[in-house]
Amino acid sequence: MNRTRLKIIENLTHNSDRYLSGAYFSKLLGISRAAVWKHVRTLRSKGYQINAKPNCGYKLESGPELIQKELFDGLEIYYDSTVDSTNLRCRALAENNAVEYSTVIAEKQLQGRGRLGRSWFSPPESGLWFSILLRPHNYSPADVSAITLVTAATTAEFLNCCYNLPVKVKWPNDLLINGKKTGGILTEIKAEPDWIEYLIVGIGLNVNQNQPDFPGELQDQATSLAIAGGNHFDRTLLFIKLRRELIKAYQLFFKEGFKYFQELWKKHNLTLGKNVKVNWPGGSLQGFAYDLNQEGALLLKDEREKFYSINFGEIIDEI
Ligand code: BT5
Repeated sequence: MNRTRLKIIENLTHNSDRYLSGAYFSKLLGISRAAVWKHVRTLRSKGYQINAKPNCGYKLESGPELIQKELFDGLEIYYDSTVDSTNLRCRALAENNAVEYSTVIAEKQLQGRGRLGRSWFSPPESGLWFSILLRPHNYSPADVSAITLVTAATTAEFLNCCYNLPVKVKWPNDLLINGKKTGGILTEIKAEPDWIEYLIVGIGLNVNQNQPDFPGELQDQATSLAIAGGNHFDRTLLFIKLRRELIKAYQLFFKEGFKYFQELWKKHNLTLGKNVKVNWPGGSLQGFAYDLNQEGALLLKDEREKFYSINFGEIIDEI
């Protein structure tokens, strides 16, 4: 893409909540306001919906259908149209000394992965499938089990606040709207018992699917932001903004710990106050989920009034 137009789109994307004036662009780019307007017209012809308002300037409403990799320049974001799994690709980058927060995003995954070997449905032109590399220092694997909760709570807060979408979190890695899954998180780690080499947080978010786009087995359990919100989303814009929020959240988490996210998670959670059944490799437990502690462990009480703190596992039933 022409460098000037790229700069215009970058600025509009990063300030998508407000208007930027023609004078602002004219000064920034060293061109006349008429030339700015010409570039805006060209961008519109390429699928960018840019609002022009007298005395205010320009505001980006939405972008083209496909992910716009041109907007990732200088952001350590690696784009591929098709990958096996963004987590696997991110792991390969990590092994090649990629820097922290390097992110892999793909239009389509051929082997999108869920937890415990399950698969994640990742068709093109509809969702966000991406993975972020983290390299926490001075942390042990036990300290970071809450990273999935930080990711879930931050994503829910972002989608609630910026897009008015009623996204909820289900311990530990599900994002739900109206009881149906709209996203999932797969956190993977390379570590020694007391030292982490890297973490990869993979996020799958159904964005623009319509209900018939999901395969039969997901019909009753999956939804998308578009189904819930009744509108179409610019995925590139959504991704850039969400990634920015997540990086801020990880920085805070690694500095201050999970306690800063405990209340945020509780604000969006669907798990507490219910009788649940939790499964983990080699065991399971039924009980009342009465709280989440400062480390992100789920606190359960069984029918004999015995208390448990669960760090890993998944809720398979709400009883
Ligand atoms: C998850 O696993 O929810 C984690 C999903 C993480 C996906 C991202 S995409 C980017 C990155 N790269 C990867 O390869 N993975 C990550 P789990 O809790 O195990 O849920 C998996 C289950 O969710 C499946 O067994 C299906 O029942 C259901 N499922 C699969 N695809 C779905 C979709 N697109 N939307 C809603 N539900 C889905």
